[in-house]
Amino acid sequence: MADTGIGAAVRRKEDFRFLTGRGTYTDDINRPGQTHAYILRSPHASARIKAIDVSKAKHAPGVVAILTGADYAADGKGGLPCGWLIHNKDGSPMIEPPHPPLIVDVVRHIGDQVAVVIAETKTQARDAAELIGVDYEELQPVVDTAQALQPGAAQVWPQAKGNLCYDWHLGDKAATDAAFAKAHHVTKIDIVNQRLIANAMEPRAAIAEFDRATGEYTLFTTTQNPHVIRLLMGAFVLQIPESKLRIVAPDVGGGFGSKIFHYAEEAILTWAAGKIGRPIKWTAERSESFMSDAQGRDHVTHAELAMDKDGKFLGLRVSTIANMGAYLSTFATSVPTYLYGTLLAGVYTTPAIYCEVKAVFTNTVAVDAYRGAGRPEATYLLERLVDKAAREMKMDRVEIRRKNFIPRDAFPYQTPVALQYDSGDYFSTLEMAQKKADWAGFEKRRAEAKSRGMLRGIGVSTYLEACGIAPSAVVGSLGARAGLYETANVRVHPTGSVTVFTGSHSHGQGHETTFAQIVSSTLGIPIESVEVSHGDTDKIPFGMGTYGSRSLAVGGSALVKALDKIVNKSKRIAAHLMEANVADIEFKDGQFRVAGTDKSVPFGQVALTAYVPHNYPITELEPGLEETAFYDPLNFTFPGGCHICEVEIDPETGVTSILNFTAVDDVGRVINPMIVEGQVHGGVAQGIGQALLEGAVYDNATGQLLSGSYMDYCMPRADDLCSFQVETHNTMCTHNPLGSKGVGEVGAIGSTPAVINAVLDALQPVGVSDIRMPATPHKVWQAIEAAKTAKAAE
Ligand code: MCN
Repeated sequence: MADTGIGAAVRRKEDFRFLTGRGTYTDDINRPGQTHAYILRSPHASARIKAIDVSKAKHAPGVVAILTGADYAADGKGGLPCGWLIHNKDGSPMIEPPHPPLIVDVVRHIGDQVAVVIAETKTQARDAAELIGVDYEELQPVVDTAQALQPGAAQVWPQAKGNLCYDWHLGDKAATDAAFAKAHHVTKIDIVNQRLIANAMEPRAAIAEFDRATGEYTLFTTTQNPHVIRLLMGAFVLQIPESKLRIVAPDVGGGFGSKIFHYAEEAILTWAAGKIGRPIKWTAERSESFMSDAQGRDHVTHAELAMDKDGKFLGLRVSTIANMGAYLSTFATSVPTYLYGTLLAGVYTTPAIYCEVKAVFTNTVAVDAYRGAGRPEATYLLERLVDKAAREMKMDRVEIRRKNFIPRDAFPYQTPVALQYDSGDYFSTLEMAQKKADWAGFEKRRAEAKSRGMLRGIGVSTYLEACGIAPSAVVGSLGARAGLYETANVRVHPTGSVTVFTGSHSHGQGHETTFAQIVSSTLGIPIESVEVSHGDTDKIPFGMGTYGSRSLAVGGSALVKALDKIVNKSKRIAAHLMEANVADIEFKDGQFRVAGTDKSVPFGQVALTAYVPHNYPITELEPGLEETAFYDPLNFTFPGGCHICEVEIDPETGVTSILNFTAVDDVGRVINPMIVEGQVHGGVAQGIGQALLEGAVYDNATGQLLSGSYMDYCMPRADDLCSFQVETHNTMCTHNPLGSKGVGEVGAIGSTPAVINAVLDALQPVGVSDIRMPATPHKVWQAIEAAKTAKAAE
């Protein structure tokens, strides 16, 4: 049998259907009698709805129904809940404004949902929507993150005074102040981590239907999280018993976090399908995605690092304003707190850290998790600060890092910001990356570039992240309104093939392959004999979905537990078949053997016996071979590593070219090296996108989204990138049965600061020491020109 087990670079099982165009995405599904929905959205960032006139639209061709916020409210349906309660410094709860799927009174961002038109065709629905008259009274919006807290700023919610959602803190303030009091030098930095738009290739879509005969609702939707959507929508929003609500996430074309959340359209369609008694389909147009998908990042931060005379870090103070947008999306509140503040130790031994975060409301679409969620913001801040500290202390950038790294023998390592790291080796990942990137030869390359009039720079980022957020008891005590375990059900069929039902959801990560590899290794059966089923609440026992790079570490561990149960039961069946003692049964390569003898039975025979129990220990064991496990991890996993980027900048045009990018990551035990490499590639491309190209821009005066299409929002393309050098150096996770850490986000976390540190290294000789992301050619050119002017004025 070809090696298809753990560690093999198996080609993705799912690729045949994707590459041959046979994937089934939500928009590919059509239900008999289906209608189409068009969502009428607000053209204003802030406005009072004085009246909605649907009289003309109602009679437009093909219109089946037009429903507004008033209809929704009249049916007594609820708003979209926020899944994480944050407490203020003084212990009081955050402000949690209502989040109705259809707005009744005040629209609070461009794209807010005002009405839904349901018609026989999509075009008819859109045409009819144009006939709806909405009388708006325009109000002054506030959109800028830092300005939201300023006195006199427009108020998004009357109950959130000064637009403050919460004022949270973490760490020991007194100890941090004491560390600063004895500092030899303090490096200060102001950082903006700009707002990003996830831009998954497949836009969000949904089809809802209601079966009058059974009273059951079914929602096909582009989600990373089917059971959580069922829980939230069933229990809180529409009050439908979960037994009457089925959520199906078919093939999903990328999410990058933006499809974790429970969205208004899911609730609108499901509710409306019940009202009209026909299936309703909605697929976002790309411009709708720009203005209605939750966006990411958007932090404004001031930070200070205290050091002794040798550059040893003594203390870190961080003060961040985080933009929530107009409403609290499902996990929004946890991102700038427990996924950010807790990461501020990074890979360093900084003994005292204090972080405060003020979350603000603005008249913009909600901000929530986007690949990395909180951890890229913490990493970017730290790695920029460390580079700046090195410059100010006149120390080598690598040396200052090494001096402050958590030593190899210090694990488990307790940080001052709650997390306890189980394993890591930051020295080796740094050394390997330096070698691979030929760090030592860089100055020669810089000199050669200079001879051509080009500015060359190299940047490093030594990062750490936390994934598989857990355990449930801990996150519950921190405000999570859900558990963060995962489930797996392993069904062995009579002829020995296996179906795995997992609560994790694959939308590009390749679980159908990697989870099958785990089964193949454990049961000694070919990967072709394993099917992995996910995404349907009627098939899967329960699931907490995919985000925070948790699927392997948590979902994969649940699978290992379920497989253990299968093997244990199978051993008892095998012992019976071979008339041996169960303690003497060994299982290897798909064979159950009586230790020390040549007696054996294959796994397939045991499976058949379980279902055809003619010769079976029936008084001790039930027939059948199917097991379920729930796994609640003991801790996060902590991937880390080193990313090095080399760039060349043309000072005449400001164009930055990425010439080399090296990533050496620690992801624990690797199940599939090819998939791991692909995950890092994708993440690095997105991290480079943030550094150089991407940014959501709102007009400050009107709240209009200026970067509302690909004309103005620049995604990285192949010719913006170079060929990446990707490698792993792995230390095992000590608390999950696989030893694996997450990989899905590392690329997006480690890369961005490496790129900007490289850009600033290149610009150093011309006197530029700071730049805001995205470092577009225009911005770089302006910075160079400003530095020239400043120099001339000296
Ligand atoms: N893997 C492995 N060995 C490891 C770690 C992971 O072989 N040591 C494999 C896993 O089995 C899985 C893949 O790598 O097939 C990613 O695993 P994991 O790190 O557990 O991440 P998740 O599967 O939970 O995916 C979530 C993560 C996140 S949070 C974002 S955002 C993201 C990402 O994955 N969104 C993606 N990668 C994406 N890739 C695609 N194509 N599309 C997205 O939307």
